[in-house]
Amino acid sequence: MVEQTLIIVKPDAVKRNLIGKILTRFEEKGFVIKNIKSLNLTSEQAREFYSAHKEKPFFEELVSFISSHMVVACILEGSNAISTVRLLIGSTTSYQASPGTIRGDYGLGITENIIHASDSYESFIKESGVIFDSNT
Ligand code: FUP
Repeated sequence: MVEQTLIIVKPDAVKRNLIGKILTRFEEKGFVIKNIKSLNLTSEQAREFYSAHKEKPFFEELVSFISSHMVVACILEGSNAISTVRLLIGSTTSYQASPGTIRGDYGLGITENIIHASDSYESFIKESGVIFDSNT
Protein backbone atom coordinates (compact mmCIF):
# COMPACT_ATOMS: atom_id res chain seq x y z
CA MET A 1 0.00 0.00 0.00
CA VAL A 2 1.49 3.34 -1.05
CA GLU A 3 1.51 5.70 1.93
CA GLN A 4 3.02 8.99 2.96
CA THR A 5 4.81 9.84 6.19
CA LEU A 6 6.64 12.81 7.68
CA ILE A 7 10.23 12.86 8.82
CA ILE A 8 12.16 15.65 10.51
CA VAL A 9 15.94 15.83 10.52
CA LYS A 10 16.39 17.25 14.03
CA PRO A 11 18.70 20.10 15.17
CA ASP A 12 21.52 17.78 16.32
CA ALA A 13 21.73 16.12 12.90
CA VAL A 14 21.48 19.43 11.01
CA LYS A 15 24.32 20.91 13.12
CA ARG A 16 26.45 17.85 12.36
CA ASN A 17 25.90 18.25 8.59
CA LEU A 18 24.04 14.95 8.30
CA ILE A 19 21.06 16.16 6.21
CA GLY A 20 22.35 14.69 2.96
CA LYS A 21 23.39 11.35 4.44
CA ILE A 22 20.03 10.90 6.17
CA LEU A 23 17.88 11.84 3.17
CA THR A 24 20.01 9.56 0.97
CA ARG A 25 19.03 6.59 3.15
CA PHE A 26 15.37 7.13 2.33
CA GLU A 27 16.01 7.80 -1.36
CA GLU A 28 18.17 4.69 -1.69
CA LYS A 29 15.50 2.59 0.02
CA GLY A 30 13.04 3.72 -2.65
CA PHE A 31 11.05 6.47 -0.99
CA VAL A 32 10.24 9.60 -2.96
CA ILE A 33 10.52 13.04 -1.37
CA LYS A 34 7.15 14.63 -2.18
CA ASN A 35 7.72 17.84 -0.22
CA ILE A 36 10.65 19.31 1.69
CA LYS A 37 11.02 22.36 3.92
CA SER A 38 13.66 23.79 6.20
CA LEU A 39 12.37 25.80 9.12
CA ASN A 40 13.06 26.82 12.69
CA LEU A 41 9.97 25.78 14.65
CA THR A 42 8.48 28.36 16.97
CA SER A 43 7.89 27.28 20.54
CA GLU A 44 4.14 27.28 19.81
CA GLN A 45 4.58 24.99 16.80
CA ALA A 46 6.81 22.67 18.82
CA ARG A 47 4.23 22.45 21.61
CA GLU A 48 1.51 21.60 19.10
CA PHE A 49 3.74 19.13 17.27
CA TYR A 50 4.54 17.22 20.47
CA SER A 51 1.17 17.78 22.21
CA ALA A 52 0.74 14.01 22.72
CA HIS A 53 3.66 14.28 25.18
CA LYS A 54 2.52 17.39 27.05
CA GLU A 55 2.13 15.58 30.38
CA LYS A 56 5.54 13.88 30.16
CA PRO A 57 8.42 15.05 32.36
CA PHE A 58 10.63 15.58 29.30
CA PHE A 59 8.11 17.78 27.41
CA GLU A 60 9.80 21.16 28.03
CA GLU A 61 13.22 19.77 27.14
CA LEU A 62 11.80 18.28 23.95
CA VAL A 63 10.08 21.54 22.91
CA SER A 64 13.18 23.56 23.65
CA PHE A 65 15.42 21.17 21.68
CA ILE A 66 13.27 20.85 18.54
CA SER A 67 12.82 24.64 18.33
CA SER A 68 16.49 25.43 19.05
CA HIS A 69 17.80 25.40 15.47
CA MET A 70 16.82 24.82 11.84
CA VAL A 71 15.32 21.42 10.99
CA VAL A 72 14.51 19.78 7.66
CA ALA A 73 11.06 18.21 7.25
CA CYS A 74 10.08 15.92 4.37
CA ILE A 75 6.97 14.14 3.22
CA LEU A 76 8.12 10.72 2.03
CA GLU A 77 6.01 8.44 -0.15
CA GLY A 78 6.34 4.71 -0.80
CA SER A 79 5.07 1.26 0.18
CA ASN A 80 4.06 1.04 3.84
CA ALA A 81 5.89 4.30 4.44
CA ILE A 82 4.80 4.78 8.06
CA SER A 83 5.99 1.44 9.43
CA THR A 84 8.97 1.04 7.09
CA VAL A 85 10.38 4.48 7.88
CA ARG A 86 10.01 3.74 11.61
CA LEU A 87 12.10 0.58 11.05
CA LEU A 88 14.75 2.57 9.18
CA ILE A 89 15.09 5.20 11.92
CA GLY A 90 15.50 2.72 14.80
CA SER A 91 14.46 2.86 18.44
CA THR A 92 14.00 6.14 20.34
CA THR A 93 17.02 5.66 22.62
CA SER A 94 19.82 6.12 20.11
CA TYR A 95 22.49 4.35 22.12
CA GLN A 96 20.31 1.22 22.08
CA ALA A 97 19.19 1.53 18.46
CA SER A 98 20.38 -1.25 16.17
CA PRO A 99 23.40 -0.58 13.97
CA GLY A 100 22.17 -0.10 10.42
CA THR A 101 19.34 2.15 11.55
CA ILE A 102 19.72 5.93 11.29
CA ARG A 103 19.68 6.48 15.05
CA GLY A 104 21.87 3.40 15.53
CA ASP A 105 24.47 4.69 13.11
CA TYR A 106 24.51 8.41 13.91
CA GLY A 107 23.37 9.08 17.47
CA LEU A 108 23.79 8.37 21.15
CA GLY A 109 21.11 10.56 22.73
CA ILE A 110 17.46 10.27 23.77
CA THR A 111 16.16 13.82 23.39
CA GLU A 112 18.87 14.49 20.82
CA ASN A 113 18.07 11.49 18.66
CA ILE A 114 18.75 12.69 15.11
CA ILE A 115 15.36 12.19 13.47
CA HIS A 116 11.60 12.11 13.96
CA ALA A 117 9.13 10.00 11.97
CA SER A 118 5.34 9.82 12.30
CA ASP A 119 4.20 6.71 14.16
CA SER A 120 0.66 6.46 12.69
CA TYR A 121 -1.57 7.90 9.96
CA GLU A 122 -3.24 10.17 12.54
CA SER A 123 0.16 11.48 13.67
CA PHE A 124 1.19 12.06 10.06
CA ILE A 125 -1.91 14.18 9.35
CA LYS A 126 -1.49 16.22 12.52
CA GLU A 127 2.29 16.67 12.22
CA SER A 128 2.33 17.50 8.51
CA GLY A 129 -0.33 20.14 9.20
CA VAL A 130 1.82 21.76 11.89
CA ILE A 131 4.88 21.85 9.63
CA PHE A 132 3.57 22.46 6.13
CA ASP A 133 0.44 24.55 6.77
CA SER A 134 2.44 27.36 8.36
CA ASN A 135 4.43 30.32 7.11
CA THR A 136 7.37 29.57 9.38
P1 FUP B 1 9.90 8.39 18.82
O1 FUP B 1 8.52 8.19 18.27
O2 FUP B 1 10.83 7.25 18.59
O3 FUP B 1 10.50 9.70 18.38
O4 FUP B 1 9.74 8.46 20.40
P2 FUP B 1 8.58 8.93 21.38
O5 FUP B 1 7.33 9.27 20.64
O6 FUP B 1 8.49 7.90 22.47
O7 FUP B 1 9.19 10.23 22.04
C1 FUP B 1 9.16 11.46 21.34
C2 FUP B 1 10.42 12.19 21.59
O8 FUP B 1 10.58 12.44 22.98
C3 FUP B 1 11.65 11.41 21.16
F1 FUP B 1 12.07 11.77 19.94
C4 FUP B 1 12.68 11.73 22.20
C5 FUP B 1 11.94 12.39 23.31
N1 FUP B 1 12.11 11.71 24.61
C6 FUP B 1 12.83 12.36 25.58
O9 FUP B 1 13.32 13.46 25.35
N2 FUP B 1 12.98 11.74 26.78
C7 FUP B 1 12.43 10.52 27.05
O10 FUP B 1 12.60 10.01 28.16
C8 FUP B 1 11.70 9.87 26.03
C9 FUP B 1 11.55 10.49 24.81
